[in-house]
Amino acid sequence: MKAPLLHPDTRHAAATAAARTTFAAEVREYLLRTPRQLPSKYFYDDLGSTLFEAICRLPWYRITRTESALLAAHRASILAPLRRPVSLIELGGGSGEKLAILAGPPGPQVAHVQLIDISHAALEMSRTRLREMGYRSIITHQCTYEEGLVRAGRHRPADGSLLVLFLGSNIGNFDPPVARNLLARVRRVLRAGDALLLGTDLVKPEPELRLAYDDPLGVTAAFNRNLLRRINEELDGTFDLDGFAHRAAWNAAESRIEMHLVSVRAQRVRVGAADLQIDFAAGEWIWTESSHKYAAEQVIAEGQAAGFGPADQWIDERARFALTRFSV
Ligand code: AVJ
Repeated sequence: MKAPLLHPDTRHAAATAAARTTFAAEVREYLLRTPRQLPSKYFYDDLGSTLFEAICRLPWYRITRTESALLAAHRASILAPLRRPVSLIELGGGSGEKLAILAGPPGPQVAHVQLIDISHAALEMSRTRLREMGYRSIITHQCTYEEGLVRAGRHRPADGSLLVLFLGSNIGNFDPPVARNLLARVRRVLRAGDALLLGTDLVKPEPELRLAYDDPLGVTAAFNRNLLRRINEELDGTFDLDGFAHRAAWNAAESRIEMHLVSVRAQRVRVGAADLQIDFAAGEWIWTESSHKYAAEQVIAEGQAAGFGPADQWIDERARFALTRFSV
């Protein structure tokens, strides 16, 4: 089939319009649920991605630093069983800092990289870093994990092995059944000799968890509220940013931190592009994110339930974080 002759700007505008329509439809659907919700994937516009990068540098949020240290310390063992050259696929990698630690300079070890992220800003940060390191074979997919995995599978090099990176406890955003389904999708694009490297935050004392998600500098609060700013800007919303307070709550029964935005008073909000008008009661909240925390053995069990083979694990006991490599 012949591709339609569209100017690249026209194509980009069409993609942007489609993304806005989906955003509007999901905002409508999730805000009308009980309790009211918003999908956490929408945090990551350009400002949101930058705020998340700042969170990663907060002393109270240890996931990123701990994982980087584990990757640096165990790089050789993690890559050891994989046939060369190794092709990396990173899901939701953000700035690509950790990918760079694992990949090292391009060469016989790692030659080809594919990045899957919903954030344009994140993809560009990561791509720039890899280019500066000398990588020439970089493919980016700005889309959801599901779609990106299918696309990335089509670009797989003929030789060597694939290592999928799903780091930063990004999997923690998904409810257990959805997480398992996502792992099974990863498994389906892999072949014998390939592997998955999964980073997961582990259960730890509640005060530590609270500080990590409600930091004294208010960066996480800004990250959370930015979602409302984004809705105002992109979907003609009327959220009063001062009218919603950030809250991080530990849900012990579900083993997850939940982030909420609590309406500080009774107020009416409209979202023009989503054809919505909502009356919030004082104290009513929007549930914007879940971050599930795991037991180390549970991570292995989840991967194996999704069809993966033997697992190796590297754990930081102080910060309670695990890297798990699953073989296929
Ligand atoms: C990027 C989803 C792993 O859940 O810890 C950080 C996002 N939210 N602070 C996490 C986040 C609040 C983060 N993940």
